[in-house]
Amino acid sequence: MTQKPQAKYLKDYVAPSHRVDSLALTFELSPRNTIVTAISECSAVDGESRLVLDGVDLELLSCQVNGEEWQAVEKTPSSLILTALPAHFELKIVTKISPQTNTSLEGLYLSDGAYCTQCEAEGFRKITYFMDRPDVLTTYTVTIIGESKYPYLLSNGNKVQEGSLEDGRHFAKWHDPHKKPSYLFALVAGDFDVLEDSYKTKSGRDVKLALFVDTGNLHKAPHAMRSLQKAMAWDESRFDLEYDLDIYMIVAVDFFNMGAMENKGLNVFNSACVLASQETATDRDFHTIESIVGHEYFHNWTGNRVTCRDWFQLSLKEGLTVFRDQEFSSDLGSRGLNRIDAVMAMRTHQFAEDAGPMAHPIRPEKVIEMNNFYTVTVYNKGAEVIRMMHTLLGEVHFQKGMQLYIERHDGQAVTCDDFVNAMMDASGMDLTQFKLWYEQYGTPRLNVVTEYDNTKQRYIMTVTQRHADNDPVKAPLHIPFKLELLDEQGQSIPLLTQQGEIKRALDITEHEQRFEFEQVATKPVPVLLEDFSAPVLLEYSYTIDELLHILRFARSDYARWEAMQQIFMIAVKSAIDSGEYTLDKRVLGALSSLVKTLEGDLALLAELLSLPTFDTLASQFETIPVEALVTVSNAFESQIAKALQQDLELAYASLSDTGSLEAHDVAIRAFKNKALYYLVKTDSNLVEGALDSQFASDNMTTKLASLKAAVSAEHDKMAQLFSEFDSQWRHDPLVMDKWLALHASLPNDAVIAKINALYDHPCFEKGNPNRVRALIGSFARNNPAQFHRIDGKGYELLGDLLIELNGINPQNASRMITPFMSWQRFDETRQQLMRAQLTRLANLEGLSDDLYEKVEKALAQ
Ligand code: B3K
Ligand code: ZN
Repeated sequence: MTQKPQAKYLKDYVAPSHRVDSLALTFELSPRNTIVTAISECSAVDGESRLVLDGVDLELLSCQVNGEEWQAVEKTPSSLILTALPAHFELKIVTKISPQTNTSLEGLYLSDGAYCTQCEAEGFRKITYFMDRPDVLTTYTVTIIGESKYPYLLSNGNKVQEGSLEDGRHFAKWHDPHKKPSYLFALVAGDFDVLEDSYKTKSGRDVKLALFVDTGNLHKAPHAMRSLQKAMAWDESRFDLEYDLDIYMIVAVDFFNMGAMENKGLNVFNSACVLASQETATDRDFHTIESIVGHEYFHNWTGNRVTCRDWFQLSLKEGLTVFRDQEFSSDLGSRGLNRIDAVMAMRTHQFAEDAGPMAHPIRPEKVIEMNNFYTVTVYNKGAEVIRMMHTLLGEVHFQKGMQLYIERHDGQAVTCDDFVNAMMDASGMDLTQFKLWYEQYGTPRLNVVTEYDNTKQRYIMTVTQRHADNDPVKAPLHIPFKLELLDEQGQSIPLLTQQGEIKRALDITEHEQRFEFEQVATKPVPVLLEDFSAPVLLEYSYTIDELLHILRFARSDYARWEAMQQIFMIAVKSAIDSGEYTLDKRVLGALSSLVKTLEGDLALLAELLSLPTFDTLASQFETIPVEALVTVSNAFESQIAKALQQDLELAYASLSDTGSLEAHDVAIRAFKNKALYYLVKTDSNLVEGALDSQFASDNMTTKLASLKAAVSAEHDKMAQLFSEFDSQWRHDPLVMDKWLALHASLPNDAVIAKINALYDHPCFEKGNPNRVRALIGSFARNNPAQFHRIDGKGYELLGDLLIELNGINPQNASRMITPFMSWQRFDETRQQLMRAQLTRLANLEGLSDDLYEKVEKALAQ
């Protein structure tokens, strides 16, 4: 029997035994026989004579110490152990690897004929033997030798030499002056089209910018380039951080496990997160690209210059960098809409993770496979934790804290505590209690009870916090609680307490706290947890009328949307309780008047008209009532469509966009597309023509919305539109991903057969994570009725795929298993069916560590 994968613990951290003063790497590229020579200068830290290097799937050709073949070497499946070493030595290791057969997309692999690397978290060990951990920093000099069919040979830093070799091959040599950990190493070799531009930093240095894309795709690169320039300018103006090399390169590849990777000076991107033209990409794609380009760029300071001591500290760079990219998007676009996006991600995915077997604090304490911890908790909840500090400190002190953090730790590998300490020292605020957010997992609950004392004109609020476990002994968290009080006319009431006026937020620090607001002339409507000022579940019994008041008057767009979501949530719950699936007239009336007046941001209006996602609704129930949730949601959508038909028709006909990417046009498209989505559920005369004319558009947002509407209502035109789309876009896999995803959301019993048939479609490929996510990911996420079919066919489809992916790409398999992780939230029959799939996996010969960790946790419950 093979040994069970072993977990690593944060508490066991030990500093590295050796320093690496420099590393010179030479790659002789060949699809199955790439030779990697690694020469490093090493020094023992505490006189240690034993050195353990990480290495996986490597063929060791030679290992020399100070020029001599070293004999005291032991090889294990995951390491190379050298003993009897002197204090200082030169280590030369030669290994052979096979990029062509590397389908894990980790280490060095081939993506459509181009060599590329992915080293975070622990992929460098698939390239050579090394101390593959983030706290071993060194300077890299990299020589790449390749055939002339790979004209571009790229690595981190600056190119210092290049030339041809006698055998017809050529080479390039790169030097990165900044010390970095191995996870930030990158190499790319291939033939590309290149978009070049430049950026002048605020101190006047010229930086060359280069974007490498597959040949023929140059016209889809300008948006990413502009996004990069905007990101560089924004980081200078908001964070006072400037770029530090002479060149910044981005390479787009088709085979990639996630969105992108922040390798120093040489980002590698999933082509889906770079390529965009109005014909091929939706407005949402444009927005996503801008934010990911920003995110990777922002890592240059938060991640690369200051990096993590160990992988348990991942949120140090990811939470902070997500916060920074969210702020970038909000400063450039609509703050309200960006907040809505962020909260939806939290409620749809993070709360579910917190409630399942993979629940972990933003700084996990125990890990088997690190890749399993690039989670919504570490990233998105991590960003919420940074945001709470920002709320507590305010922008000025927060920025002071950032400056101090960078000044103290530039060039170091540090911990989350180091970050919070810098924030404390710079602001003078005590964040000791706040640090608990790094160690407690689960979603805390805040219960609010209010009372109005007419005679004293006093409004009293009692706030109780409860840990997710209901564990009363767990120490209370420090929670910033923003709120607004609205009077009857919808005006904001100042928050006057005995201690003075509350400007920023209430500090919740105890299990139970009481606040008294003075000079409140009439009973107010409270806007609680304004802007989702903390990642908690709020318990407060709002009435529909109070929520409608907030919808009309709250100062925050986010709060208005939130009120509408609450209204829908209450309506869905009471419909399920009563078996009466009718939406309250007051709600329909409010929606109708919003559409009639068409005031404000139309993109926000489109969001206001949207029901909460299935997962958000599901999180309200102990046992998820699948059929009832789907039926009620459909019923409510039909009722909204019917009640608002005329208003929507009028609005639809009165609005037109010019096709530009300006916020105004984007908003018009968002609203019109939402209108069409509803109208297609009615007998409106406008629908036929609208579907046709939108589908004929050369703007992908407009076109795709037509197909989406047709699919959602299974309109007669659906089959024809699907087939026309296929003929038009079959040559472009990124566009076909949208087509695959819509097939997966088909609301009928034929969808499973359809998906099986699509496995044979020429554009589909199981080894490509984008295709798998588009088809199966969308099915499991966006088609709850079919995925959770009571005959188990949906689960079987996913189970079969996971077994295949386990052998091809464990990282992707592990991400795709997410829907099974919540198996305990369902009824008995579904529980058994999902368990059966998990058990199938548990018994699988050669189960990867990635899946093992999740399957074991899921079944242990
Ligand atoms: N740091 C990378 C993610 C690496 C994931 C490794 N499984 C991208 C990012 O967060 O910017
Ligand atoms: Zn990141």
